[in-house]
Amino acid sequence: MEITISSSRHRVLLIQSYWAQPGKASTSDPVYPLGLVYLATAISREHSVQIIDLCTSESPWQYLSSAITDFSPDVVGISIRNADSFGYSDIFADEDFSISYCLNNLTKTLNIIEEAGFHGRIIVGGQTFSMFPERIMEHSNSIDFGVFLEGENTFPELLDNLDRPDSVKGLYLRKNGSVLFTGKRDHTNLAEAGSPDRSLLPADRYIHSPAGIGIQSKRGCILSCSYCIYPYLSGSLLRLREPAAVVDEMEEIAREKIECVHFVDPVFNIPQKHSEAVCREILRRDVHIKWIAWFNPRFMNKEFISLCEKAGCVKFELSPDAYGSKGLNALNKQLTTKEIRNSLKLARGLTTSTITYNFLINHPGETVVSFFRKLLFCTKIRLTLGNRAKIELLNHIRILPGTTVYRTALSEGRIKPQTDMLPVCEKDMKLLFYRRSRLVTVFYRFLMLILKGRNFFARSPE
Ligand code: B12
Ligand code: SF4
Repeated sequence: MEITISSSRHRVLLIQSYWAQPGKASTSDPVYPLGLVYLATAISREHSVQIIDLCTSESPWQYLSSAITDFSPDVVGISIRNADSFGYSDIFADEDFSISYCLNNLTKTLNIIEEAGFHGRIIVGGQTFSMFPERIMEHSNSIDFGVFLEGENTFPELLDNLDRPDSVKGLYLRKNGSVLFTGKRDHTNLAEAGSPDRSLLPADRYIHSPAGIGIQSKRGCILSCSYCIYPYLSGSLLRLREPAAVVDEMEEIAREKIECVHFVDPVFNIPQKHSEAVCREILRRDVHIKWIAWFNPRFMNKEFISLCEKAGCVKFELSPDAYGSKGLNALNKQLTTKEIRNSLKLARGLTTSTITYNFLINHPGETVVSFFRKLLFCTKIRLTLGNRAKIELLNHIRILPGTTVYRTALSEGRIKPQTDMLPVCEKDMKLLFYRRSRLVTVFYRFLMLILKGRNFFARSPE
């Protein structure tokens, strides 16, 4: 399954953390660990590397143990992507969900690695690590180093300097019993990083889900929605890949007989010209691959939608999140209700694709009136587009440190500075989901109760 590159200095096992098994309640299908493949690409010339994804195995702990024994690495890299496995819609449902907490899984992972006889260095990274670096470093002394934010430069440099890590920027390490940070470093230059070498991890375990295989045309986001951690993780300046390089990668993926890819860009059509250039390049080269992406309704028009469809877009994902100016302003969406309504008019013209609307519930700025206006608009989407639309109306905001919503929640007394933002029990976890109004919660629960059987909002076009 995994391909090992022979020879060289370190034997590096890269592990996508166990999160939750596919098919279990409140979890989604595993996604191709693109970040790890970028990392593996950055080190594969110098070191032997193998990638395993614990989310793809029925017996993740056995899988991990065997990989340590069989590959015998001297460095292990663990990617901690997701903080927890609550679907943000499920959190207030009275059902028995199988919950997976990042710290519990990490403890188990570290124990298994140790039990399998590993004595080398353990390095962690990934989005959840970068959101909670000190918390995770302090969680276990078995972790030697933590790579903050992007790893394409820090990780290879660290492998070259394992005995003098202080010289490596972007690193959490231990010194005299304390955790130290070596200081921020510049973001990855995407042209220098090149395309991820996908031969390092075959995609076959991910292709059954349309969103399973990711591809990236840019990093960074110029918007600053109040709940969002993306600009913190990937920067608020855009780093665009050359459209030709993106389409080279799509061509390569298409050759592997993969039918669909998901752009992992925060917003595909910002800047619109770049997304148009990607579409035109796909058409110029006649690449046949379906794709899904997130779009901003402000930068959509008839011609653009048609161009995307011709270039293979099968699903337009929209996240207006709020409906009504109060909510949109409170979330700093930089969108108007008119633009959201206009997107529905445009969506009537979809021919070969579907559209998904993501809305949040009970967010800052939400009132009972806005809640019902949102419901009415969702009903209109359903009546206008039928099964061509999917409506995700159920998501609560998971409060994340470093966001405006975190500061709002603090000032409103919903959380305290000492609140554990990476808890390991359901009671503490529930506090971390923003709920502005009790009345909306009551209406929401009632609504879910009566609509559950009918699956009116969540009906999927797939
Ligand atoms: C695209 C995306 C999706 C797509 C994925 C499509 C696909 N095929 O990949 C979809 C919509 C399916 C999705 C689903 C979910 N997602 Co999502 N997603 C993203 C997004 C926008 C980009 C991820 C990505 O591919 N980045 C590109 C790669 C190249 O970067 P990277 O993974 O960060 O890796 C770099 C560094 O982190 C680092 N690194 C990573 N691992 C390691 C390991 C080591 C050892 C080292 C040294 C470094 C290192 O180096 C890498 C290269 O620079 C992020 C936001 C973000 N900025 O990351 C959210 C994000 C990762 N998702 C998140 C969440 C919560 C989810 C879901 C759990 C939502 C849900 N409730 O269902 C699911 C989980 C899916 C799964 N099975 O894991 C959270 C995770 C943190 C958290 N809050 O828990 C994020 C951060 C967004 C958020 N809301 O906070 N997601
Ligand atoms: S929600 Fe999307 S558009 Fe808003 S800041 Fe985050 S990534 Fe950017």
